[in-house]
Amino acid sequence: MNVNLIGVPINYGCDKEGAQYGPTKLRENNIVEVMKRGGHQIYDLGDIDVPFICQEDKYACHEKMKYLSPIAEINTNLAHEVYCSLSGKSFPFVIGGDHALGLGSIAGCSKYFKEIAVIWVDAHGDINSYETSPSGNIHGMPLAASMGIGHPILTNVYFEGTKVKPENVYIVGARDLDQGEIELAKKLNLNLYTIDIVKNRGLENVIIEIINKIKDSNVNGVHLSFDIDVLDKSIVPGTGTAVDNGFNVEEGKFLFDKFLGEGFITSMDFVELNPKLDVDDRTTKVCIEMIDHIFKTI
Ligand code: NNH
Ligand code: MN
Ligand code: MN
Ligand code: MN
Repeated sequence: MNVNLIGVPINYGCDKEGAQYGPTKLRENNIVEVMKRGGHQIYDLGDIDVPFICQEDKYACHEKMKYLSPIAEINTNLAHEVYCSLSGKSFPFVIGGDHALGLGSIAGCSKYFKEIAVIWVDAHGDINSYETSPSGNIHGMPLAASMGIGHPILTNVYFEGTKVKPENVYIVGARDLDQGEIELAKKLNLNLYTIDIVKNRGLENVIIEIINKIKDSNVNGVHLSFDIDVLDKSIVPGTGTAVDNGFNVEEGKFLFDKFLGEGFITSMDFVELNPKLDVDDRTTKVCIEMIDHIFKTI
C-alpha cells in the first residue's frame, strides 16, 4: 500500500520540553526503512511547520489553554495533509509530537470519509475541555474537541462542527482519567474500555467487541490514534506522562494484529515519544519495534 509519513514536531500540547523531537528521533532511527520492510511504498512528506512561540505567549489566546492559536493553526495544516493523502489513496501515518495532533488527523479523516470511527488507545482519555482540564494542556483535549466539545477554536479546526460522533469513539487502555473526563464519558455513554475492564474481560474479547460494533455502525473510515503511554511506565520512560499498570509490548502488538488485521483502519497517529526524557533510547527502540510490527501487519 501507499503510505504517507507525516511528522508533527509539536510540544505545545503537552507543554514539556522534548516531545517536539519525536519525528527527528524516529527518522534518525530509520523509521522509513523499517516501514518499507512491510513491502509498502513509503512517501515521507516531512514535517508540518511548527512555528516558534515563546513561553511568555503561552496564554496569549486563552487564559485556560496553552498555545491555543498555534495549535489550531498546526492542526489545520495537518488536517489538510491527511485529507489530501486520503484523496490520493495513501494511508496517512502521523508521528508526533504530542497528542494535540489527534485533532488535525481526525479532522482530515472526517472531511474525507464523512462518517468515521476513532479508536483512541491511551492511558488517558484526552476528553478534557478548558473547563475540566487540570493542566490547561491541549493534548488532554483533542478527542473532546473532535466530538464538538470545548472551545470553538478547537472544535471548528479545518471545518465547522463535529468530526466524530460520540457513539463512534472507542477509548482503550485508560487508567488516568480526570474527574471531568469520567463525568463526560458517563454523560455521553462513551465506549470506554479502561485498563480494568480490559484486564477483567480480556484484551481479545474487548477488541472483538469493538470490531463488531464498528462493523455494525455506518462508518466509512476508522482512525487509530496510538499514544505510547498506553504501554506500561516501565517500558516507556521516554514519554511525558507515563502511567503504570499499562500494556506490555506483546499486548501492544496483539492490539495492532487484531485492529490492523481487520483491514478497516484508514489512518493512524503514533504519538508522545519524548526523546529528552528517554533512558538509553529504550522508548525509541520500543517505538521502532512497534512501527516495524504495524507495517508488517497492515
Ligand atoms: N489528563 C491530563 C490532562 O488533561 C493528562 C493528559 N496527558 C496525556 N494524554 N498524555 O494522553 O492534562
Ligand atoms: Mn493522549
Ligand atoms: Mn496519554
Ligand atoms: Mn507496571
